[in-house]
Amino acid sequence: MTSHTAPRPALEQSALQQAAGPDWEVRLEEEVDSTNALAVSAARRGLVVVAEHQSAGRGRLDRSWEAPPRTSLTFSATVEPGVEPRLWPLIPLVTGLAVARAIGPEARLKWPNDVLLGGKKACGILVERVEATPPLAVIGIGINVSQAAEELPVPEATSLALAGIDLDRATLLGQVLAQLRPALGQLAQHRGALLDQYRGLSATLGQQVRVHLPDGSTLEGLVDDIDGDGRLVVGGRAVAAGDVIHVRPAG
Ligand code: BT5
Repeated sequence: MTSHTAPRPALEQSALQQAAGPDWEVRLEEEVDSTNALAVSAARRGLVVVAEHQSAGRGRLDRSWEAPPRTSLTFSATVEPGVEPRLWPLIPLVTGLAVARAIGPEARLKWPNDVLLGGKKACGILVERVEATPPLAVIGIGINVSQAAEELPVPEATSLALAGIDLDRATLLGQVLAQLRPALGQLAQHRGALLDQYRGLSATLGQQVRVHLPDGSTLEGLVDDIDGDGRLVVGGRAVAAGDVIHVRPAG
């Protein structure tokens, strides 16, 4: 096991704002329950809530997201997707693609929305909808940056540092936001090209998987595709939501 030794500089509001650029309004918090919760209640387009620590970080399905203070880039960006409701399930996928591009060529995507390094989870994404007019999407992103192995909550997790990637958190925020905006813009007009890019970075496509479906059942088979609606196609059956376990690589 590695032990943490590198310094962990605190985030600075001005550096984050500069990295994000004028299209975004960055708000830095030392500690919040969840950046998503704060962003949902603020319901303001263009707001980016960043926190050094979350006391109750949210995962999907009431699960939690855990990271020691200063080790991660945890933030929520509020956007107006401007796409019809049936395309909303693609937002987490597109966000994963943006994060993977921001991290670098080693990053892969696990359906629906995890970003992997070396087969382990380095980033989780949680998109929540705010019923405003027009509706807003709060895009919550947690990226493990400097955690040592013993600071990660589960063995399937990793961090940029453990994968040998050295990116400071302000730069990373700037890179993710710079990728996110055009990727979301492509959703309406160039969905096919966007999905091809997603498939190109997918670690799930072609894998033998076990999917735990929301109704409690499981489905096992080979992943044939991620379809035009962002659904996972396993043995000819398309599923819109679920938790995927990569059983073993195809072939
Ligand atoms: C996710 O859920 O992966 C979505 C996580 C979203 C977190 C961000 S942080 C900023 C924003 N504000 C929030 O409150 N949330 C968002 P899910 O696919 O359900 O995965 C959750 C599971 O990942 C947990 O049950 C753990 O097994 C695992 N996990 C928890 N913390 C982790 C971490 N730091 N790194 C890797 N895996 C983790």
